Amino acid sequence: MKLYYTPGACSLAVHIALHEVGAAFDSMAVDLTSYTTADGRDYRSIAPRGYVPLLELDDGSRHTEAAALLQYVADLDVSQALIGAPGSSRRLAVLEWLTFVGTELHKVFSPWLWHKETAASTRQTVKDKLAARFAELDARLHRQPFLAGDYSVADAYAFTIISWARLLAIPLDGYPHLTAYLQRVAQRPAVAAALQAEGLQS
Ligand SMILES: N[C@@H](CCC(=O)N[C@@H](CS)C(=O)NCC(=O)O)C(=O)O
Repeated sequence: MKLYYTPGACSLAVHIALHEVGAAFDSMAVDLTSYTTADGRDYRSIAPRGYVPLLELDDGSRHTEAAALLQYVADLDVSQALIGAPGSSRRLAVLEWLTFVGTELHKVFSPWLWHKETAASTRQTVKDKLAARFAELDARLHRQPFLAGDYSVADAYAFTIISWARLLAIPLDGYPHLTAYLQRVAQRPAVAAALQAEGLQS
């Protein structure tokens, strides 16, 4: 299995999940400014949309979409602790939060972060929407430690995306429970390992 990733991008969530389940995998960094892999290939010949993450399985098949890859990786662990058994309320809750992070956080942040030419008016709209979502998460994380109760792949995804706030100088001071949550997730050995592998933590 090989993960194509860009340091700190949404692919970090999959990187974390691979470490969480103890999977054997290779990784390949991608420069998203030139769409070139670390070994000099044109990334768009591998991933036509030009997006990370991409997971290449041992059978040679290539797969994308962070939420789908997170489900796949979580299922590699026979305990399914990071996602829950099919048909369980735990699994439904994790899928619910994966979808929330993908559609309400990732794709709200994403155009702004990766396309610096985004207009100031759009940035303000994005900020307002994110503020509402952060407030909702802050209230939830006041009541429970992780999004779906126990830690799950949805938390790896949320941690990755919400951490972009720092890159964009969006203060999280007004969300103490969300801030504590980010610290809680960061303390997990798998998260530290993925951050270190991406050169984001010494
Ligand atoms: N729908 C994809 C989107 C992935 C995505 O937005 N990836 C970003 C990095 S976080 C990217 O590769 N952007 C490159 C670009 O916009 O050209 C998913 O959920 O995995």
